[in-house]
Amino acid sequence: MASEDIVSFEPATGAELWRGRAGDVDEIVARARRAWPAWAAQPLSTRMELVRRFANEVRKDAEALATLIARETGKPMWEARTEVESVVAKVEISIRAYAERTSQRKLDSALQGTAALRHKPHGVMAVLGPYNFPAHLPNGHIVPALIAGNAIVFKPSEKTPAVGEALLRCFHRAGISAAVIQLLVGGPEGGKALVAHDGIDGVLFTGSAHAGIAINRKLAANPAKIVALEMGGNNPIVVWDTPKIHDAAILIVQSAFTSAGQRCTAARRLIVKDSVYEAVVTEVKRLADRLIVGAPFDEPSPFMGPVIDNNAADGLTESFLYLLGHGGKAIKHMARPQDDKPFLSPAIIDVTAMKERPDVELFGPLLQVIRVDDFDAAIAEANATRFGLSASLIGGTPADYNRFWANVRAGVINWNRPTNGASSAAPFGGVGLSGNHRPSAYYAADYCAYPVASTEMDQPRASIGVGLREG
Ligand code: UN1
Repeated sequence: MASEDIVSFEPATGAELWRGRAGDVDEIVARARRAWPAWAAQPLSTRMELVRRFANEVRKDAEALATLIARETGKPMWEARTEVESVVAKVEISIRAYAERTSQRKLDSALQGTAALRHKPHGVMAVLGPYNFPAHLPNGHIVPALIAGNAIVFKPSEKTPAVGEALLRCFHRAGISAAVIQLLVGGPEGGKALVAHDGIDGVLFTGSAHAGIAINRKLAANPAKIVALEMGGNNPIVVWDTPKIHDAAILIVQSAFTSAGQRCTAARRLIVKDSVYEAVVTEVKRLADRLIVGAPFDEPSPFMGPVIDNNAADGLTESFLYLLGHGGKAIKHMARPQDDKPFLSPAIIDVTAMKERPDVELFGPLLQVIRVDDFDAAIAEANATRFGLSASLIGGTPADYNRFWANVRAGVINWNRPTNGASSAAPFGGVGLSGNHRPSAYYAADYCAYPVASTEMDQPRASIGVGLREG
């Protein structure tokens, strides 16, 4: 271990932003194990107080943290600020969720003693974060896990270590011991070593299905570790009858292109009724043509920034060309104005005529359009994926929405709302390849602690009523 340097670059400029040594997994996990019992033994109120102080530290540092997020991810400054707000909001939501989902309760007034349900932390949790929300999404595991009494080893994406480090500084400044929450700098090898480490009791992961499945496979023979996988999607947005074409187009553009399409909940497939196809697609293209793509601090503010790096941009360009070469019809080409920078224009391609559409998550500003005649076909198309994270219906009647809701397989289903921007106050997760039935956000409390059922009396008091010989 501990040999490779991890380096992050600003996507918008190509400049080096951060450099550090890969951490020593054994050492870091051993330190976490030593720190965990004392942390778990703190009163819950102390841990809650400390995460509230963490929220204050983030608030104090909000502008600097947002600036760092914007530089390291390339997302516009306005969006980085909303990410910081989500980090702060997570604390009160998680405190409420802990109380509502995993607190203690007396079960019934048993005649003999008490019956109680309480929850205990798992131990040392590995949190593996993504690059698209390098602060908010790992934080969505970290805060509930800390409240529940776990120690944390946090490995940020190797593309966003600087934000990971800055987030941890806020925890430490809040007074949470540097051993209770530690940073592990590392690449995929470090991540593998961490999840497989005997000293890790659980793995809380947000990222691609590819990486999530690799974690699951690695831990298949180890059911004792709790594994929460928040993975990607190939999310449908279905447009049905509506007089409000302009609003529909805005919702589609927000769903597909916010964060340059680098959201697990981004709409990847626009499924649209034949009779409104021309109007909808024309309006979506018109809007997409107007979206400003630019660097985080540009004025006027861009709608979206670059994708995370040149590799990602190459892959997306290749995917666009693949679709084009296999029966896709370009509605709006994917342009890359600077070959050596990962800025991509939003791209739209009609894939209705394609025989076999690859069911993969294309993590960028690339929207595929499918034209259908009737609502059954729309639902069948929406479900033509192994993923199941988010899905939206735009337009249609309440009865249409009821059918959509009942028949579409996804963990987030919306009506006349975007596919992305899910509330942190609701459970967040998907089915199929999108997750392993351990939703995060409001339900994160569930995977951060395990229930212990107890019956208790203050003195041993017992009798054998039947089947005893006279003594
Ligand atoms: C999104 O919908 O783009 O707190 C991400 C959470 C969720 C994340 C939503 N609100 O986990």
